[in-house]
Amino acid sequence: MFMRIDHVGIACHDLEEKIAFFERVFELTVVAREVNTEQGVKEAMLHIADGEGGGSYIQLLEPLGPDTPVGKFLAKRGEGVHHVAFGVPDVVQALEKIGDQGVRLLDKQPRHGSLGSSIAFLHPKDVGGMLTELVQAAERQAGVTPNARNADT
Ligand code: V0V
Ligand code: CO
Repeated sequence: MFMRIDHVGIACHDLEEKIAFFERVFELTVVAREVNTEQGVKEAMLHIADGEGGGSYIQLLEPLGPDTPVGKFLAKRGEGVHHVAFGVPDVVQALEKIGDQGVRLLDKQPRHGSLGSSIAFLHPKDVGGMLTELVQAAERQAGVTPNARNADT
């Protein structure tokens, strides 16, 4: 079901400061930034490696306010690992299978995630205390579409 670790999400107070740290110390590069109002975060993806069906990243998360998942987490626990996200080939299918095992689904349907992905969360209390995210990466149109078009003509 899991193809790779897509990302590890890290909650922080100051996104720019943490980006600078990860770039300097670990020589990582930011490949995407997004404000996701539905999830209540301003986030950045730092690329680590490419894997089957998508890459793997560190995701830095700054809350948009105190009454958001990451805002509440920071108030309760302080900065640190907020969630682990696993790459799946089909997030709808994975949700159905995992739900059938009695794990509470925080999202019954996939939502919009970083880099055009479809994401869904599982309740941390049902996964050994780990907030778990499922990620279906966006189709890599840049690589696929032009070749497919050439093949047609
Ligand atoms: C809360 N708990 C956690 C946790 N957050 N445990 C592990 N890791 C976390 N991140 C524990 C908490 O300590 C409580 O345990 C219990 O779960 C219930 O927490 P709560 O504080 O009462 O409830 P809330 O209102 O804070 O809700 C927690 C959940 C919420 C997990 C339900 O944060 C949620 O729905 N998260 C999913 C969405 C999300 O996190 N979005 C931001 C990332 P005790 O104290 O009762 O033992 S967005 C993202 O990753 C994107 C966009 C992307 O990847 O593309
Ligand atoms: Co995430």
